[in-house]
Amino acid sequence: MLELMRKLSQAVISGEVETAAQLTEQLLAQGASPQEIIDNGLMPGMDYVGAQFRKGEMFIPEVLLSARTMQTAMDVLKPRLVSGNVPSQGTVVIGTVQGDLHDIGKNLVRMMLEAAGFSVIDLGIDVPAEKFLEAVKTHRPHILGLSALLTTTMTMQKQVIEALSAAGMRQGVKVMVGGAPVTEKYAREIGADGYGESAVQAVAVARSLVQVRR
Ligand code: B1M
Repeated sequence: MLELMRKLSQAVISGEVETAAQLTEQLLAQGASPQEIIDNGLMPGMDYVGAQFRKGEMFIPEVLLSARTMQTAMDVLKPRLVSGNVPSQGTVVIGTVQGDLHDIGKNLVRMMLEAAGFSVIDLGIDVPAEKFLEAVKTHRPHILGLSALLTTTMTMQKQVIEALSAAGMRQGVKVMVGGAPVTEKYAREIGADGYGESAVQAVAVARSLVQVRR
């Protein structure tokens, strides 16, 4: 199993979409859980890509191909993650903030929330504050989830929270923030109700926020 995990990481790094899908199927068939496949196969590959990108040894087209490879493998995992017969835990509106196009982590959070029984409305990427507010008005979610992957866009999380307050809507919804540059401390500073370091933690935080609201 370890060898297959290593090959899966390598497939993400080299952007071999088909191979990654096949390896994911193989790992599931051998009894690996979706979470093990994400943690030990997909994420190490993506972390390596991130490090090479930072060093200027991988470029955007390659990173995009790796991202597509990871997304394809996650699509294979999705039916195992999303179980249809969990009673609804609450509603979450989620999106990646304005100016930010990263969505792999947000998609993973969405899938895990769905798997845990939350109804999730996904607004996609590059979502302006007004669109978040509109969705909160329309769907009246328990939680608003804001994802940001860039130090330049994490400030948009603060702006969305401020816009909610200015519109008199802050009391009606819990705000959860996350994304690689975001920290617990930052979440507290901007007045968020919760911070998820990972998709798994996001589910735990969402559960506790819904409890608080009930
Ligand atoms: Co981008 N990028 N990127 N990129 N990219 C980063 C984030 C970067 C760290 C790479 C680097 O320099 N090492 C860097 C940011 C530096 C910074 O701001 N400090 C960076 C940069 C600079 C850029 C561009 C500016 C590059 C350029 O154009 N010069 C550009 C910006 C575009 C834009 O958004 N406007 C850019 C573009 C891209 C691609 C389009 C090529 C592609 C995105 C494709 C896509 O998402 N569809 C991309 C990618 C893939 C990355 C890296 C390599 C991988 C991100 C990822 O998907 N990780 C990334 C380096 C890295 O993070 N290692 C990088 C896997 C994912 C599962 O993890 O997203 O962290 P993550 O999500 C986690 C947690 O953070 C958490 O749970 C998830 C699962 O555990 N989480 C939440 C996320 N959202 C949450 C929300 C929650 C709770 C938890 O509650 C609501």
